[in-house]
Amino acid sequence: RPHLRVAAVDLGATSGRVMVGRVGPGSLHLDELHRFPNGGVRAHGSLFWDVLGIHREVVAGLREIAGTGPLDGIGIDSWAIDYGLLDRDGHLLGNPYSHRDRRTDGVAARVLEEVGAARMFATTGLQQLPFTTVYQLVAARGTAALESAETLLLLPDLLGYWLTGQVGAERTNASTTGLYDVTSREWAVDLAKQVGLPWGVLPPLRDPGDVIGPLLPDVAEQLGVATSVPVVAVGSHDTASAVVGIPSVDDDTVAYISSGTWSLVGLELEKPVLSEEARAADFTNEGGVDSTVRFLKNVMGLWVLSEALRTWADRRIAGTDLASLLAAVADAPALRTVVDIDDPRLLPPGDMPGRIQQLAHEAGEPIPRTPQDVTRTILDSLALAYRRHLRTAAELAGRDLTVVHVVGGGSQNTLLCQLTADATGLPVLAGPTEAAALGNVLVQARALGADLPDLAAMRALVRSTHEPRRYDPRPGADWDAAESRLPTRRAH
Ligand code: LFR
Repeated sequence: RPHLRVAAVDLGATSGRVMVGRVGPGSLHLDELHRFPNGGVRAHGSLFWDVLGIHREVVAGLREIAGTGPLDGIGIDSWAIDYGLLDRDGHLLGNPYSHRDRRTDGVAARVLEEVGAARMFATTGLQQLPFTTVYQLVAARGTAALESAETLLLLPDLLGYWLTGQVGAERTNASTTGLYDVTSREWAVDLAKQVGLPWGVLPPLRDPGDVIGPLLPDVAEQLGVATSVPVVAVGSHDTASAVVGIPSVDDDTVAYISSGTWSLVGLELEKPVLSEEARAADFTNEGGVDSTVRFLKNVMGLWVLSEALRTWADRRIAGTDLASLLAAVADAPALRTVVDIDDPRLLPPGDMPGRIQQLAHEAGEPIPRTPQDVTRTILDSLALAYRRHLRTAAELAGRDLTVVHVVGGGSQNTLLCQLTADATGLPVLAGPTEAAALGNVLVQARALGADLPDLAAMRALVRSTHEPRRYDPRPGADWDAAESRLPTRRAH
């Protein structure tokens, strides 16, 4: 087919989007047909996702797309790590937890003691994040849900299961669980056994581009389409799809910041970097589309700013909408206060300005008092973290960086893009905002027969249809000195 029309479901922690992508020779269009708010739901002392609500919105969005033209395929990507459990009848056992739930507090340290941090890294290649799937499951050991679970499904695979009835685990997302061997590209069954997990719940692995299945009759009826519409596995980890959607052309190193609720800062490589240095630097090797490796670091990201905005809105403080704050701080002096934006205390929801002030206080930095000062502290600190991690990534992978791509919602934050250029000393190419949805569309299109042989071809198409904005580094601020003001954090 020379022209394809596919639906890309791209789910983020704060909003979900159902978009229609149209792909033809030399053309790539994306339109958002349906957007809905998402967020954690607190109930009974825990933080959950409203996954049935998400499913309802996905179906509503797909119906809208099917109602306005032919539908050739459906692909789903979302944030990683979180999962649902099915019982032996194929029913969901309880609501999936949010990775920001506190039940994993202290779990990682215990598991690392049991297994050894070096062994864990050698197998999984992952950064230590307290909420990784393996730690959530260890926290759930002995619960009725885990004991009666038959199948574990990561969130995009759970939604795909509700559309098709097929179970499986798409590899880019499986690679984030801490239960996947980054070298053999199979489940790390020995590791799962060693930490006392029922490894039989891990479903068969599938690759991006595999067809998950046709629609269930009941779903096809809801959408008003034929059952034959295929649901296609894409890079179901949103970051994997976003990396496909980077408009890079001729750089042999693709350096990126996938900027959303989290900022994922790193490089695309052919092979994982499993050196002791990479472990000590606490880098991650996640699986990318076409067996690439996403060698990157999770940075706390725009979560910190959005949670601060939420705090000010709750307190009804005037002038604290995002646009006003960004305008107010654009010309403020850089680097007045910097904090370690990766401090794990910033992870849970709650009073973010207070925590930023506390970190500044502990580091002996000037304490940011106003919302404007807190905002600038957050942006400067993010840019400083980007600089540090990109330099470390380049060094560990033996690469030279010439440009940094910023994709995702955060690529619209012009001040942060400029500060990123300033901090890294590299030109920033910003956009597209919807890189994840574009990556989702492109992987589907290839699976359905479009002439997009490899990632280079997909990226060339993105570049020619979604021109990025360029930011050049400005001289002036002393980012080296700011770096040395940060507390050095303990390696694991
Ligand atoms: C980004 C992301 C990150 C992952 C975090 C939690 O949306 O998928 O890559 O570490 O969310 O799942």
